[in-house]
Amino acid sequence: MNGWAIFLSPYHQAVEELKVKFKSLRDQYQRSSKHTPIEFVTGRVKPMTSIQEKAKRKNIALESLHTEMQDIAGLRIVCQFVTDIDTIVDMLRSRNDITVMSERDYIKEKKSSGYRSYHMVIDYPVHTIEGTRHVLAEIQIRTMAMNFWATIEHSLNYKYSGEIPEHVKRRLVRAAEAAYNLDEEMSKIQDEVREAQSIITKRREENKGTYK
Ligand code: 0O2
Ligand code: 0O2
Repeated sequence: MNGWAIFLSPYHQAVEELKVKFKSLRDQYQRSSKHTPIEFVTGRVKPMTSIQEKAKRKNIALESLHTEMQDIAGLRIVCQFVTDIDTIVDMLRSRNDITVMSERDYIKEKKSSGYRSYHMVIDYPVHTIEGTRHVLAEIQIRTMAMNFWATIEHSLNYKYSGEIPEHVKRRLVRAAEAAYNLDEEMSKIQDEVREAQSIITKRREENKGTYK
């Protein structure tokens, strides 16, 4: 293995382990009659070129990456409703396999781009043949509406190399407001939606193996 592969190896392990743990929570909720606050979970290790570019932009020395760059390992938990985010945040704070290092609430205080999400930086111990290695990971918790907006904005940023034209930026800010309003509207009917979902889950269990 080359230097980067060795450096990134515990981050890959952390992402894989945390994905399994969070997906297992979702599966447990789905098997119970409770509403699941987790719609889906994704994870990634930042590619080497993005790490180098961010290190340059933020003036981070390569020797300090493990403490200064907190999103080399990234997990994303996507929920249906804004209230699900609080449930997940409380659940993560109470786990004893992770230590929450910092939290940023970009939902109460959205970014000027329109970006909304709840970010948590955690310390996660990875067990390797050389002993325990502690790595930092960033967990982004957001609703599907927030995720839709962020995914689109991210691709536009990529297309325009971070220099999105003003008229597109203005539209994105308006789209972020529309996503916010969608979350608000859905919150108002969430009890109805949850009840409908629980009926569907029960029916599916009864009719397992059929396309009914
Ligand atoms: P399941 O059991 O259907 O959730 P992976 O390595 O595949 O586990 P990775 O590489 O981190 O995960 O991310 P990927 O492949 O982009 O997506 C992870 C999971 O999230 C996949 O399911 C996707 O189907 C699911 N996903 C991604 N986007 C959406 C979305 O917009 N809506 C919903 N409902 N799910 C989405 P799994 O884990 O393969 O299987
Ligand atoms: P990736 O892997 O491409 O998503 P920053 O100063 O914003 O570079 P910082 O201070 O380290 O980063 O952390 P911050 O702002 O809490 O969160 C960084 C990550 O949040 C970003 O990762 C994005 O995933 C997401 N994010 C933050 N702001 C925005 C935004 O305006 N639009 C979108 N789409 N995503 C955002 P990276 O570094 O971009 O990497």
